[in-house]
Amino acid sequence: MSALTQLSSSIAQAPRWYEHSIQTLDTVRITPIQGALGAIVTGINASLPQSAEVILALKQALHEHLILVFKQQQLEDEQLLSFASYFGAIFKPPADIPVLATQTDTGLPPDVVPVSNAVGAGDYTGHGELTPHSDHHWTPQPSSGSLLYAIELPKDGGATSWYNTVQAYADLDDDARQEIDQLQLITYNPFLRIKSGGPFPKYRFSNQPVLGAAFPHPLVRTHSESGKRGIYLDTHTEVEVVGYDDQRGAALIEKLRAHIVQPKYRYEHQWETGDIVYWDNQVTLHSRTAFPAEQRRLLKRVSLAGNRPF
Ligand SMILES: O=C(O)CCC(=O)C(=O)O
Ligand SMILES: [Fe+2]
Repeated sequence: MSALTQLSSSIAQAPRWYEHSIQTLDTVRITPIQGALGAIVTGINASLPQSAEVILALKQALHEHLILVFKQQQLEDEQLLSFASYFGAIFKPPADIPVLATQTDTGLPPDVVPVSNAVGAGDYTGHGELTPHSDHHWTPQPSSGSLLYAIELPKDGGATSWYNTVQAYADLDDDARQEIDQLQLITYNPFLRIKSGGPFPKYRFSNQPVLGAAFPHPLVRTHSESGKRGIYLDTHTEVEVVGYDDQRGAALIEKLRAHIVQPKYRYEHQWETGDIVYWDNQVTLHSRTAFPAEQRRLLKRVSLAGNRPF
């Protein structure tokens, strides 16, 4: 028999209903965060087998609040993976499309990606600022959501913010909404830019070379389950509006980017060890502030598979 994948063995080894108590809804509290988005979830042990009512309540809460912050968890990689897999399949990009933590032998990232400056060869994200983005936006089927679990945190900096792109879309005036409703956007793969040594333009003008395969997605994305509509646009990754001339496209994108990053659409999370944040990649962006290189920060991420955006 061939060796099990990390995902299969995590689920195979997960606690059984007949051996352990099951997490029921009685103790779970979901408290909305005042402001742009998010809810805090307490009274849940993510390492237990979860009841159907808990998973359904969490899915419902995610659709409503767009990010969920679980407090005081203590998980091995396998437990994080088996908890995440209640919400969907694990994200696997095509092997010819590089993403964060793509391995040279398989062309795929591991199921559990260290987001860290502290684990040596796996320090994929360093200690610098990360600009607002949605995970795997440049792939044909970007990730629907990601879970990030905090293990070690720096004393200073390294806060992560999420942006509510549904509210940002709703607040546009009628003309602006009408202009963008039918547009398609190409987001170019930043990992190919990194490989080529830059530069890192924010918009591709027609006299600039195209790097890698281009997958146009709607600029206004409809959430596959809630039906909510949001502006699907990273703030710094290179993009191109399909069928628009350079000046008009670049001006439109600059205006939308300035609109989305307004503080009224943002929640900044100050991490505590044991937090898991589960966010929706369809209708939020996220960013991270820098932190000192000499301070350790280790989180683990699992990204869930997604549909072709519509
Ligand atoms: O380091 C962080 O806080 C966020 C990193 C990130 O963008 C991600 O895990 O997708
Ligand atoms: Fe990310």
